[in-house]
Amino acid sequence: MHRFIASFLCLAGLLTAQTPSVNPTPPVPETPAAAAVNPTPGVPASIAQAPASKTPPPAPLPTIQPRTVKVPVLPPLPAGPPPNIIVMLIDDMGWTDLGCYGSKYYETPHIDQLAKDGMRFTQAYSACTVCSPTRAAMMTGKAPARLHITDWITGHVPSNSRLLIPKWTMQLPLEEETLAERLKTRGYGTASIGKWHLGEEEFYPTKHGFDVNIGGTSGGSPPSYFSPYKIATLPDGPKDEFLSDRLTDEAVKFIDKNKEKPFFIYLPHYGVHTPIMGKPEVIAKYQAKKAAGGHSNPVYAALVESIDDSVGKLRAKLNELKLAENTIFIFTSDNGGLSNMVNPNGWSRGPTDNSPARLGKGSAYEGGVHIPLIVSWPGLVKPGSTCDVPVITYDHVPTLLAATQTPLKKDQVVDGESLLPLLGGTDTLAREAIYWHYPHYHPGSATPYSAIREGDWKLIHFHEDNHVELYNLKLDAGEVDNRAPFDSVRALQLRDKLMAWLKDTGAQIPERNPKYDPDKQVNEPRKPGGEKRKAE
Ligand SMILES: [Ca+2]
Repeated sequence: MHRFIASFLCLAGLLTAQTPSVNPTPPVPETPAAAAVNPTPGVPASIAQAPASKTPPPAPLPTIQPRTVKVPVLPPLPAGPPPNIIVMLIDDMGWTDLGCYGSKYYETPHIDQLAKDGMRFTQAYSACTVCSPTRAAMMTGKAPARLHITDWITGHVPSNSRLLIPKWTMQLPLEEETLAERLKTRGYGTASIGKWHLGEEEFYPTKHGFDVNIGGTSGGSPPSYFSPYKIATLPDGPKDEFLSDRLTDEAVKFIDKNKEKPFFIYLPHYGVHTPIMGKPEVIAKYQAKKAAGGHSNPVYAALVESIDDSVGKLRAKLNELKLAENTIFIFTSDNGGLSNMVNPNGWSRGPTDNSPARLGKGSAYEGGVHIPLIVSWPGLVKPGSTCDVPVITYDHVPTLLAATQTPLKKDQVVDGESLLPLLGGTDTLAREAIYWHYPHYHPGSATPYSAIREGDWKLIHFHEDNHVELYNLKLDAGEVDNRAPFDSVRALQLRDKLMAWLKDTGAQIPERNPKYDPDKQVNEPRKPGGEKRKAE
């Protein structure tokens, strides 16, 4: 790979110095490989086209700074029986949608208290900018790129796009070993309560290691938040019962039934996904409240509050049964907040706002993947702590397996890394980078892209024209200052790593669309195979 990069540097006229301490190189063009005709989308043109026989001798890549070898410190685990686990995965919750993440409008006292009692991650990411891929990563510890579950199910295929999107996998294959299946080997009672969205009935939670499935289907949003719900796996409750409350009550019941043995409750609330609905009296409270920042939608605020109520009720139950001390409680989201959508008439505003992050769900930028993550485990995690190390959804499986001392199945592959060193109070993980791959189009503005974050830097590679953008997130949380033209060495190194990762995971790369017509509307979504679209 290095010789190809060296070849590219020569071709681009960039290899003018071996030492980058003072960077005399001219800027990389905004679209470094776009000028060449590239028959292999996803692979830089110079790499794809360099003939081996004419390749110059290998030259070492310049280094930016010497790396310090980091050794993560594993904390001693609390003594006693295996911990109970509650994973609350909120749908479409933006990273500023909570009081403890800065919202001055939404009221989330119970979640704020969870942060006070545990660790709040400031640089947490979803595995994808949309939902099903993140859910698959949460279940398997694998990156969506490796699973080929890279878009929401059933997704959409644009009618006239530059690139043909790959045929991605639209269910969680039964061969995949899930967190629930692993925990079953340790005697855990397991429940999936809420949105599943990982395939039709033959791929439901009960086929993936869960003892019970309450409310999970192939669908991605509820027809209504008020009973009757019209969800096949959830008997309707009394008229006007609210869905977040009902799922919480089901989880409370499961705790009561399983209090004598370790339990794993996966609670992927349907909230706060569309249709945005809330209880009238709660909406009225927010209608009387002044908007703050980009947060101003009283109905969305009421839906957020229903999630906060859920956290409060579950924690009260754990306290009542004296189970709180030995329970790992994870609160997080499956993608960024719904802030902006592109439609035929231009942009429309979503129910929330992710500022200072750029854009939101379905975009390549921070708003699409920057999410809240709070982990409470009184036996291990220091109350009120924060962690600034970048972490991602596929870390939860290795973390929870390590926390419960559950070995991986033979030959099981995971892409994540255990967060126990961070939860134990150190700030070090062994890995250097985290990655995303979304070879799809989305009204949230995404075109096919892949991305890498290493330290404070994020590089996004856009497959349509192979241009890259580079941001320093510490200095530029809003991703407005693309440094790729000015920091070409770093951009090339990160792109090299990203390409190697895509190859390693067997990522599906979109191909050129020979029928693309630049004079036609680019991205008119249509229904794949005439199927009824399901909410993402
Ligand atoms: Ca979602």
